[in-house]
Amino acid sequence: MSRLVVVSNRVSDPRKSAGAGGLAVALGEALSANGGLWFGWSGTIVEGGTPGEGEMHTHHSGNVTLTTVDLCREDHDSYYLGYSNGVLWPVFHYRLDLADFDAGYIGGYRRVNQLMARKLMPLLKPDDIIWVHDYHLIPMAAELRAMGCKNRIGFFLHIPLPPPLILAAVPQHEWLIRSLFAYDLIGFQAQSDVEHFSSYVGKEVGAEALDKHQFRAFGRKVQAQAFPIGIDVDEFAALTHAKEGRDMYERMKKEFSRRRLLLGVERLDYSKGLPQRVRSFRELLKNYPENIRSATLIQIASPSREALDTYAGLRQELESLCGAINGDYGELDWMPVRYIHRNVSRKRLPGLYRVADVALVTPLRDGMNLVAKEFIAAQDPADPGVLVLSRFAGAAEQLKEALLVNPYDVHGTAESIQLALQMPLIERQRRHQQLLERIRSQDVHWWRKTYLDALAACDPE
Ligand code: ADQ
Repeated sequence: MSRLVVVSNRVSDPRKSAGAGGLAVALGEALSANGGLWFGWSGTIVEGGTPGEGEMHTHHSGNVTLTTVDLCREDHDSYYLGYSNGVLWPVFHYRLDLADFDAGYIGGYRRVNQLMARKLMPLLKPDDIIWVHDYHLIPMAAELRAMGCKNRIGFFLHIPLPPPLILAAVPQHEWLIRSLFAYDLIGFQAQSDVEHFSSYVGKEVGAEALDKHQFRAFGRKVQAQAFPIGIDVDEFAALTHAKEGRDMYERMKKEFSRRRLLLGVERLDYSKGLPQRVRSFRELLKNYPENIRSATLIQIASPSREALDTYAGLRQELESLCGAINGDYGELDWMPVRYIHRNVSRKRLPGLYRVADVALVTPLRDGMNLVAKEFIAAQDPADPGVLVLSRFAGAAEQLKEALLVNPYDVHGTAESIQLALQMPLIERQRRHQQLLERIRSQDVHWWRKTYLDALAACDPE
C-alpha cells in the first residue's frame, strides 16, 4: 500500500484531534490506516526571519509523522494574510469589492509554496500518494514537479471556484489555473465549481475536454470532479447524546420551552451573510409581530482573521445591527438577538443545534458548509428543527429538502423563516429523514475514500 502524504496550511495531531472537527479526524484516519505524513505550516511566525526560509519540526503520533515549517513574518503576511486571504478568499467568494490586489503579495505566496515544496521533496518516497488541500497551496504540485517529483498528486479545493470572468480579476489567474494542471486529480466541493473550471479552461486556455471530467492542456492531463465533503454523522450524533451535549440541551430547552429558538453558528466571515441574516430576522419581526417576545435569534460568530481590516469592519457592522434590533424591539425580559463573538466548544455545540427550532445557514457563497450538515445530524428525528439554507452554499446541491433561500433577498428570507417556524411536524419529519439519509450516504468517510480511490485510479502522466 502506498503511503499517504497530506499537505495543508495547518496540521493537526490525529491523536489529539478527536473533537477537532470532521476534516482533521477524517484525514487523521486516512493517515493512520497505512502510516502517513502530514505536512504544513507550524503556526509559528518568526519575527525578523529570512523570507523563503523556515525551520522544520518533526514529531510522531502513532504511525503518523507530523512535519511542520515555521514562516517568517514577511512570508506569513504576504502568503497567508495577503494573497490567500486578501486576494483568493474574497475573489473565490465573488467579493471582488473586498479584494486587496497588492502586487507585493504574490511574491510571498510563491516563496512559501516553493519553501514548502523544497522541504517536502526530500521526505518523499517514490510511491507516496500526495494530497494537497486548499487555496493556500494551489502551486504546490507545480513546485514539486519542477523539482522532479513524479508522484501522484491530488488537490482539493475547500472553497468555491468562481466563474471565469470573476476569476479573471485575479491578475495571476492564468498562472493559478496552469498550476492546477500539475495535479493528477482536482477535487471540488460542488458541480458548479467543476462547471466553472471546465468553462474557464475551455475559454481561456483552449484545453481539450477528453470527457466530462478530463482535460488536457499545458502538456498535461488532469481530472476534475466534485467530491462534496461530509461530516462524521455517527460521531456527531454521539456527541449530541454525550454528557456535555445533553447538559447544553437540557439547560437551553428549559429556557426555550415556550419560546422559539433560531440559531446561526459560524466564523465571523463576510462570506457567511451575517448582516443580511440579521436584517431578515428584523423583517420577520416587522412583518410577523407574533414572533415578538416569542422568537430569539442566537448568533454565534467566532473570531476569525482579525488582522484583516475587512473582518474588523464586519464585526462593527454586525454589532451595530444587533444593537439596533435589540434597542428597537427588545423588552425588559426579552431580547430578540443574542450575539456571541466566541467559539462554542465542539462538545456542547450539538446540544445547542438540537434545541434550535430553525437553523439559519445563509452564506452569500460557501464551498460546502458543514454547519448545515451538523445541524441535521444533531436533530431529534421525532421533533426535528428546520434548516433554512442559502442556495449559494455548496451544500444546497445535496440538501434539497432544506428551505432554500436567496440571502440577498431579505424579504424572501424572512418569509422562509416564518414558513420554517410554522412548518407542521409531519413535514419537518419527512424533510429531516431525507436530509439525514443524504448526509449519511455521503459522509466524511465516503468523501475521503471516494477521493483517494479516484486519485489512485488516475493514469500517471
Ligand atoms: P468554514 O468556512 O470554516 O470551512 P464550515 O464548513 O461551516 O465553514 O465549517 C466550520 C466548522 O467550524 C464546523 O465544523 C463548525 O461546527 C465549526 N464552527 C464554526 N463556528 C463555530 C463556533 N462559533 N463555535 C464552534 N464551532 C464553530 C471551509 C469552507 C466550507 C467547507 C469547509 C470544509 O469555507 O465551505 O465546508 O471548509 O471543506
